[in-house]
Amino acid sequence: MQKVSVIIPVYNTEEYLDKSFESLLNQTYTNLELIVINDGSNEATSNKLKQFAEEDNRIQLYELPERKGVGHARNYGLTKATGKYIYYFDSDDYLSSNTLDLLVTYIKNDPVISGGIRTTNFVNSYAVIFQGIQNKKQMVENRFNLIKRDASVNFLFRRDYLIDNGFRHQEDLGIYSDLSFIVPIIAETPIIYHVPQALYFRRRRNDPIKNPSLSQVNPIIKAKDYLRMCVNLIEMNLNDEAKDFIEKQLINYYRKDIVKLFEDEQNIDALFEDLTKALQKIDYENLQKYDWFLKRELNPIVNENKKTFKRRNSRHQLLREVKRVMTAKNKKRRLYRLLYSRVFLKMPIKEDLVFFESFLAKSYSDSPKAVYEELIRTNKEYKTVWSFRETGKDIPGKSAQVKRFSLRYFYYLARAKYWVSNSRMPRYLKKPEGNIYLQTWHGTPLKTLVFDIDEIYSADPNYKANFHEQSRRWDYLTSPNEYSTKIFRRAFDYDKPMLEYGYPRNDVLYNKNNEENINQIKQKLNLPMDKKLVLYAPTWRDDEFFSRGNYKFTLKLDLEKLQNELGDEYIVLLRTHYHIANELDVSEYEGFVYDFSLYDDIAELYLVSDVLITDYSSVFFDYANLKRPMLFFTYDIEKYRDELRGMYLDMEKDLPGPLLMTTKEVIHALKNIKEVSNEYAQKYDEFYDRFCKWEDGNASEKTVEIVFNNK
Ligand code: C2G
Repeated sequence: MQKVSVIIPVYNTEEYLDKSFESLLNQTYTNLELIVINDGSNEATSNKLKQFAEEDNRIQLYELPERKGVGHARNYGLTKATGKYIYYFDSDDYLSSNTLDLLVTYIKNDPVISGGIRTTNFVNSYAVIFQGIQNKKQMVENRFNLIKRDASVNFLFRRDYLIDNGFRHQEDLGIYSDLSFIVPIIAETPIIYHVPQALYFRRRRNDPIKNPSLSQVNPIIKAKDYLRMCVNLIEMNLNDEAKDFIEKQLINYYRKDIVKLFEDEQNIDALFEDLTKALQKIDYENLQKYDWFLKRELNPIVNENKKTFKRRNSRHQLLREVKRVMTAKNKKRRLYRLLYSRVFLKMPIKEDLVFFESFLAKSYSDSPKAVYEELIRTNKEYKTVWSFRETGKDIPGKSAQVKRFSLRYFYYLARAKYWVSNSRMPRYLKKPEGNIYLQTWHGTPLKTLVFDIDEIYSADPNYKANFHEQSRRWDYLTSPNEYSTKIFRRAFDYDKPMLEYGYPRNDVLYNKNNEENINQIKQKLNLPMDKKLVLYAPTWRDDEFFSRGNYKFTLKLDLEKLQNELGDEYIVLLRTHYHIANELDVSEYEGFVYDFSLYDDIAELYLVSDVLITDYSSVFFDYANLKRPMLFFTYDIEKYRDELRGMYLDMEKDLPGPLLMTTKEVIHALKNIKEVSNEYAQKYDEFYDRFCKWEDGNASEKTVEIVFNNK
């Protein structure tokens, strides 16, 4: 059994080290030395590495006094290695348990062998292990294809081959040092076998803002690094195959990444010289093989004519956008987006126009509704627009209504001085110049938010990056309590004004909490007057979805049992979360269960109900303003808390009501609701004090004063 030296540069990857080292130390191939180069990491990472090194004598830890970069660390590691084979590994990634085994089995006496690569968002896929490994070594047609653009890990090398030929990582490259290393090797090695089953998992980091991987750094720095890498490789004068490969890579990089960067003209100034330098390295004749459109851009770059280039770039960018419209699935919307950025945004902003949206235009509700009603009461001079999925709603005032994503929607958005919304607006909607955006958000957080979340299990792996971009546009954020302020500041990375007056949406819980108003609402909703009302309002689950934004809810509350036991005394108002796409069929419980899932405003349901059942939804923070009893039907708390999200509160300790796991327990609690309330009275007071203290029925007024009246 020949020794494999695994070379691992580490820079601040503390939270990933457990998984990555576990996957290395548990390899079925055991004759390993792990050469760990601590490249000036922070204390937490450094301590963890020391601990690993103490626990397994196959680990050799080398501390670099200051950060020298991944290229240097890898080269340094090579000088310390003693194994027959060398394997480079990045400290946030992981392997299948038999990856090294397969590579060693097949490399025999070849100088290099390659394995498969997968990119993953979740460590769960670590479970993938391939059985039946015979005859799985493949010959590849073009061995340069083994390089997946910016992924050149997962090769096993014979150490003497690297040393004798002097193959090294280029140290002045921050990001692409591995390409500078692997391209010359492939050029020099006529046959390289590939073992697709020997898997290397590259972790796609979910937090490019607060915890970026190397490839997630500033795109200009990244592009400069790439261009420099290409120049250096071309200057090495490798064989024709390699030259051809580098040239194609460079042109592709231009076409995909640089063109995108040049949508912003400032980036041209930042990159033009580097680009000229790189493209001048390509034979002029070779450049002429590309299509006319591309040539028109490349020629002025090579000829150092920035002015001409800028002119053409701007024209071509427009043509590209038009092409995107023509080829888009939803052509209309694409066209409107184009008009938004190219036409409407160029028009002056309307000082008296206010745009409203609530819960992604699904309803007339929540704090935007409260702010709107206060605004039209006190400031008649404003013109208002509401965005809805279905227009034609019966709402007070003279507001225009636009269908979300219609032409008018984009037009009004671009021209409105004010945006008021309780959730995020699409990322591509650039903020109009002079626009003031009031973000009311939609709940005191229980589940961890954005930058407080570790792993993202929902349908959108780019959640953190998108969120960050979208929230940069907010100018005011409403906060319901001090607890939320603290969390919002950190988890949203928000440092602009916070409106700390309670939630506008909760004003009605103070102003309409009287018999007359409550009876009025009951009549409007066609509810019986002689029964007590239970509101069941659960939240959504990140891991149960049909597609992005469309989540699935399975009812775990046994309505039949509930009806049998409580039907004489109670009725149930069922209210699923607005993310839930499936309608629950409750027709067989007519007269007992009323489905208000599509009803606009949950605040009215709070007002008419006598008791709330929820789970991990922020509804309970609002409901507590009414000081009425609450029960928590938390049948999946372990999965929800420990796997999906993580929570800010200890539900067992902090909640003002019992956690119930079965319908039977729910029935028991409802039957004894007085005793339950008494039992939780003190906790309820504490809870109210912590989360509801700021609420006094005047939040909308104070918000309007600040945002619209500049007070
Ligand atoms: N909501 C509702 N009906 C439900 C659940 C929620 O109308 N069955 C509304 C409530 O106004 C609630 C809001 O949607 O406050 C947010 O719902 P949550 O269940 O708390 O979930 P989420 O949308 O993920 O937001 O900081 C708050 C969190 O981000 C929660």
